[in-house]
Amino acid sequence: MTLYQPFLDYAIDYMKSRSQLDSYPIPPGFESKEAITGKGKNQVTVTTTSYGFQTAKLRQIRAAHVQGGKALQVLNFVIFPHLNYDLPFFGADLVTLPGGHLIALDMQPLFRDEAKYQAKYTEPILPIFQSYEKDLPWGGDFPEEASQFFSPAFLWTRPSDTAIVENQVFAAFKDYLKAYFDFVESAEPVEDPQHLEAIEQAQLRYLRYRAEKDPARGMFKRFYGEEWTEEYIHGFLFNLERELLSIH
Ligand code: DBV
Repeated sequence: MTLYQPFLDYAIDYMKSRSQLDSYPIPPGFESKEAITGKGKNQVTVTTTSYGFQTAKLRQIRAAHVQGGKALQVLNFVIFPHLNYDLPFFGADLVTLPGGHLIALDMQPLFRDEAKYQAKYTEPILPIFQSYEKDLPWGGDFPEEASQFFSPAFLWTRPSDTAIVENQVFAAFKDYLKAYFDFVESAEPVEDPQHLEAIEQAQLRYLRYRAEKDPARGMFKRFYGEEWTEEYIHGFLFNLERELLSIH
């Protein structure tokens, strides 16, 4: 069992308990990928496994799980709602590297600075955020340009102790996921054309940023090469533009 497997198992079971969960296609060749890295005694196999689901309201629920021994564990899990809902993204970036753990957990807003949007999608989760602030303090250094994509309830922390990840981070992950599915349950489709256009633009802005600045790009290129990596990023992890092209 690896550090983030319980998070993934929990999320899948929980989502099934809340929604009719259908599978979302993973492009051939990207379901699971292995590479051997390191030299001599330090050789490890790094396996990246992909998961994809969808529901009536959620266009793509996808996870990338990287397992490369104790010093390399990553679970990147993002939910992209359909474009006719004003729902935020659910975003979890759970990263363990030789330097330690790095945890990002948030419901990333479409319209960060709109009071109405904040009242609807951020204020209800602030009490959850605050309940973890003591155990999961602010993680420091953070790319300034990314801040526009995070909510005021952004949990960003670098626990030095693995037990914190297994306990408090896992608990926070469960609370955020529950709160997210509460939002999903009450979400009503948007019909106003101007609002729909604004949602599409906000989703594209977010997606382009994430695809362009993906902090895992360097790691994936080292393990699996440039071609595989770019196709994984644009064809699966952040695929909205491709999907829009195939519809229009
Ligand atoms: N991050 C991803 C995907 C990953 C992934 C798809 C499948 O978006 C992993 C893998 N994140 C990953 C790795 C690192 C980070 C770091 C491997 C470590 C990179 C390294 O140190 O070499 C949140 N993730 C980070 C960082 C942030 C995030 C802020 C630190 C990066 C830095 O210091 O430059 N989540 C990430 C992010 C957004 C988000 C930037 C933006 C909206 O939602």
